[in-house]
Amino acid sequence: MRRLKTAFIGTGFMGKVHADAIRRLGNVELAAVASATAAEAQAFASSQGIPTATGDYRQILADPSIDAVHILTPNALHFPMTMAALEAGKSVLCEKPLCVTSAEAQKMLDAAEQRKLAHCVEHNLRYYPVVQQVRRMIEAGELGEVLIVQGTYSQDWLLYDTDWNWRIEAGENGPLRAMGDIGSHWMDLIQHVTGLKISALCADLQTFHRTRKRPRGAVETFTAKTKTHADTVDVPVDTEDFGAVLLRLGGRARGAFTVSQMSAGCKNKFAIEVYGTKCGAAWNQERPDELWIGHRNTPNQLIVKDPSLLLPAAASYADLPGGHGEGYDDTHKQNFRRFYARVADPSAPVEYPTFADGLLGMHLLEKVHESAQKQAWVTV
Ligand code: SOE
Repeated sequence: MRRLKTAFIGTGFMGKVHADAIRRLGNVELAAVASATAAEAQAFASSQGIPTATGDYRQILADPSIDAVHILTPNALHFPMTMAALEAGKSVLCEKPLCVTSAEAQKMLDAAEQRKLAHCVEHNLRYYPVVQQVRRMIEAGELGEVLIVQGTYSQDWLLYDTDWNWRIEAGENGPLRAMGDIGSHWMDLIQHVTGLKISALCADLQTFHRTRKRPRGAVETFTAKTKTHADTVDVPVDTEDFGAVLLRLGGRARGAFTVSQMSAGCKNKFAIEVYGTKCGAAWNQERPDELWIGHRNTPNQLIVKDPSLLLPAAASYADLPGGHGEGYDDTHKQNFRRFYARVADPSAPVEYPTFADGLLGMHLLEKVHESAQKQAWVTV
């Protein structure tokens, strides 16, 4: 495959994860990085061995040798940075949620399509091999008609009022925090796996800490659990810590899920259960290679990832044999591989989530917000 050059805008937790995964593709060079300040960019570049670092992302966009950019900044910056990158002729891979409003998402999609540039929203969690196995089993009719979906995305890293991250403030994050950050993954994945679209929902949101202690200075995602910050300022919180959503999907399926960033002990508990007329399937990200299949009249099964035993379309998401764990990092790699195949060759299949998926995600988040405010069901 053609060799490509990419650049990152943003150097936080996601910058590190993306840098690691991109290097494992083999044909994509991480050539430049931009951050909010030149010093931050330089520190990241030195630690990662990246040749170019800048505090001004427009310098990266002006470099004609760069094929694509990854937008890894707080959500409110996704829209202006993506639009500038597309205008500069770059393909764009943007972290989720795609942006802050569906109106922005529509403009991003239109701009990418008009310029015939590859566009991707990073719903990487679709690409665990056994998640793909459930998807393909459903497609092949092995679960029967999907009747019920259930699950959660629960974390504990924002349990205390002393926990802080840029996502807490709506100005940087958008109005929905737990729903936008992790609920967006849950809704994307359940629709991807079942092939059913969410048609109506009823949401209840709660902000347990109405005030939090913001440290002076940035705190990287997940890094500060046991740190105490001497110098903090009390700020009112305008985003939710918890959400519960009832769902209708497709013709007659029903479901429910919760999201939480305050559930003690849940590190990254992303769990789905899908029950059909023939059997059920359940998966939890904290045990990424295991898939439970539930039967009514025969013993239940616990399937362990082994590409030689998975359905062929699912096996293509596993690079290692059974017993060799593949996890979170690998899902990014699988998504990047397919996105960059398309950047290299515009006739390659689109086997990754696009801005159209990101737009649907933004519509759903707006519906969650509307439903929670009205305290009522809303149709999508
Ligand atoms: C923080 O909640 C976070 O890093 C999310 O932003 C990611 O999308 C999720 O996969 C892990 O948790």
